[in-house]
Amino acid sequence: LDRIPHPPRRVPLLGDVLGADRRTPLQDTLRYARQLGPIFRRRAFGKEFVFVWGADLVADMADESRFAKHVGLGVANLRPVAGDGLFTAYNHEPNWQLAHDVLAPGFSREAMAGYHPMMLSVAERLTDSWDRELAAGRSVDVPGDMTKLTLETISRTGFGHDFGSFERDRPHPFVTAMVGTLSYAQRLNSVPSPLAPLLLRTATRRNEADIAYLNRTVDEMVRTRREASGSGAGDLLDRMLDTTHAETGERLSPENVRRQVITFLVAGHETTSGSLSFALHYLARHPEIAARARAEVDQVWGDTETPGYDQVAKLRYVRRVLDESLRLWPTAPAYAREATRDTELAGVHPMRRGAWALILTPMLHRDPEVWGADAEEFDPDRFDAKAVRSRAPHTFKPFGTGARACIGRQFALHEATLVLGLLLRRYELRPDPAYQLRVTERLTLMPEDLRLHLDRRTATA
Ligand code: MNH
Repeated sequence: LDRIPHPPRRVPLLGDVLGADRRTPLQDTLRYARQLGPIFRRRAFGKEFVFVWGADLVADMADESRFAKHVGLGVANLRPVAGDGLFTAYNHEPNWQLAHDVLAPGFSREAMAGYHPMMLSVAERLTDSWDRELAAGRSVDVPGDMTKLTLETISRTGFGHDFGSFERDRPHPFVTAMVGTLSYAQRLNSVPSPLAPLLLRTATRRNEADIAYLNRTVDEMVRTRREASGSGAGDLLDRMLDTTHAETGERLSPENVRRQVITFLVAGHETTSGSLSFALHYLARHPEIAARARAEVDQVWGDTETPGYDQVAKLRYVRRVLDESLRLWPTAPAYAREATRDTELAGVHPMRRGAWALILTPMLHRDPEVWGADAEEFDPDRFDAKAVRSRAPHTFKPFGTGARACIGRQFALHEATLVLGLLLRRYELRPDPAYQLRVTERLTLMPEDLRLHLDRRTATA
């Protein structure tokens, strides 16, 4: 540990938290990362946290025979909400493997093709709503609208549930409660845990109310489905309720179903919404990139009213725009790995079994040694096939790694590519010239106060 650098000024008890803004813990840590290099530690409240972002170190920690997911910090703080649901389960909890096996077919290629028509119909709600804003001469609230879109997409495709997001002026209470629990989980990291009940008394009470609201909403969804029995046409909720494990014959318990539904509703929309928002920000800022992406959409889709599943998969350049946005702003910006036996990290840093570190994806994704001197620039061509082949493995990790990597990856990429395609085909995006990208944090990342002006496309449309 002595060989791992740390910030110079260390205050007893508080450690290195002075000067840190509790609303932007990740961006503060990125500042330290730039000063301290590819592996460093910070101390807070008598605990030592190790951060890793050097490409060789991250690649070594991707070795599943020596490392595994660590459920800690922000993820562990979500246990009261998501329990042993897929995202927050400990590796040793039997419900992880059971739910993984039961739900994995819900994310196959065939399953995605099945969700496609519903994804398209939700996306049309978005363009209807943007058409109205445009006609009224108003700019659009990008993160707000992307959140409506992604929440409706996961709730309708996965659970047959309509939150009515596009018919509301304010976010659905489900979203408010969810953002509440995510922000609370993040805040718990910024106070010494024994003092949390005292320091965060009001917030803790609000958080309990938020969790109760999420539980009630989900219980109601499950009850409706049970009464309608079998009407979900094999969606995620049907799988959770009806499927038995192919080998063991087990099925998910009612309590675990509740945890999974909350997990999928939250994990299934918050990060996708952020990724779409960042992508739209960059497209508006780079008209030449938007024009190239738009030309691809025109060429691949022609004048088909309703693009099919395969026509989305063919949008290679649009997909690169998304990858490049996820490179600069991976919306789930860190994941934790622990040693599963005594080992040496990259042959240099001894680690005991159970020792863990946080991988800082935004720094890994901006390492000039991997991405070049222009690593801070937005350039989708970094993801053309040749460039990807020439990069070392494990240098692009927006979806985590190994057995516990994101199960929803293809779902998110298909949904986001479809939506970007539809929006590019329909609108020109104009940024507010005074806007400077600011990023808000609630475990996940989101551009703050991002509004764009729309113009209906004239030429070729
Ligand atoms: Mn998702 C795990 C990022 C979209 C459901 N997701 C992860 C992890 C990352 C991640 C990183 C690994 C976390 C860790 O190691 O602790 N996820 C994303 C991003 C997007 C995303 C950046 C969108 C862009 N995720 C989705 C969608 C769904 C989903 C969409 C569901 C429909 N993710 C999950 C679940 C897990 C997960 C469930 C936990 C998987 C497991 O541990 O088995």
